[in-house]
Amino acid sequence: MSLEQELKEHAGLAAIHEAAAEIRQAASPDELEAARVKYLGRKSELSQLLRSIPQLSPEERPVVGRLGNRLRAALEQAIGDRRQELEGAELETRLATERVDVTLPGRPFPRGHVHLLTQTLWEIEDIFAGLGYRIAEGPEVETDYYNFTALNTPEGHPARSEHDTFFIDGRPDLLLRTQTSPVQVRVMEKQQPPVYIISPGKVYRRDSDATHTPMFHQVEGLAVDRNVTMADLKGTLEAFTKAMFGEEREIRMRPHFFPFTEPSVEIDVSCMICGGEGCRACKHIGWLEILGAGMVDPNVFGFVDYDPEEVQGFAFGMGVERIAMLKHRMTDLRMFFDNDLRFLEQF
Ligand code: 2NL
Repeated sequence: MSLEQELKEHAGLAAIHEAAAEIRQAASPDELEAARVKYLGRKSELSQLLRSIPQLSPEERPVVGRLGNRLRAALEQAIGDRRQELEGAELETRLATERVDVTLPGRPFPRGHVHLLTQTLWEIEDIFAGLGYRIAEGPEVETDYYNFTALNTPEGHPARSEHDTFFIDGRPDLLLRTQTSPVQVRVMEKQQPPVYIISPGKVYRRDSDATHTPMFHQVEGLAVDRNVTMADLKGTLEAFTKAMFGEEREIRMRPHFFPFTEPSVEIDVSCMICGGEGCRACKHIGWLEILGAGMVDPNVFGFVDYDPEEVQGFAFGMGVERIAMLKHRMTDLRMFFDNDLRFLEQF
């Protein structure tokens, strides 16, 4: 029997069958790696055999070398095949267990919405935008000049007292604005007539009871142009009232006083609950007060260098909380600020 045959029969074949079986049966990449180390690693019989070649006789060397290399190639092939099988199986399991049905509807999650006050503010803004007004914004911390002086409210006026107004500590000239009119004064300083603006935003007054919160929201409006009259004021605010509360609403004006307008009026809307007949909501009067307004006092124009002989203007101011309460028949102002979802989700 040739050496080659002997090797095949004894060392080679028996061992290669054992190794091939172990490689085929490896159930995981770890088991396969263990088999590779065992049969192809540095300490394996095969490596030792190949390392011993230099000590063999010249006629033995090529035979052992050829056979050894062939064995190694066969084992490497078997390991590679098994590795592919294992990876394929792993992929199959992952595909089976991690399957996602992308056609299923998503999990619903609670969706919020803007606060009723913001909705009301946006509605008011929309109506005036439709009438050609632009929106002006400004600081909530104001100087006493813009909040009072330029609005014809001189030093010593009761509105300027610490009883009514929040002042900034140590700064008698700085305060939280009590109205958004200072924004309009700032616009008039920068811009020549015609001016058609509204100024929405937060205002602050030292008031806190069932019908007053220290912060509330206001929308003021200002129209300055040539030949502006009280009829324009009335027509504009009637258009606003009908758009906000319904085309069947009517308005009326009652004489009033504001430092920054002359003449001044308060405007009522016919009660949307009883239609003007008289009910509890309107205290049996048939009318509900919704805003204050008037013709801009010439003194205010003096502060911004407009010539009252050339231009006239009307101005108005409304409380957003009050408008929202009337529109949605609310009875308690505090609902706006309690953040109770049972209330908020109704709008
Ligand atoms: C109310 C009444 C009002 C104004 C605000 C105003 C602004 C300028 C000039 C003149 Cl720049 N007037 N604003 C005028 C009349 C009434 O608000 O009851 N607000 C809640």
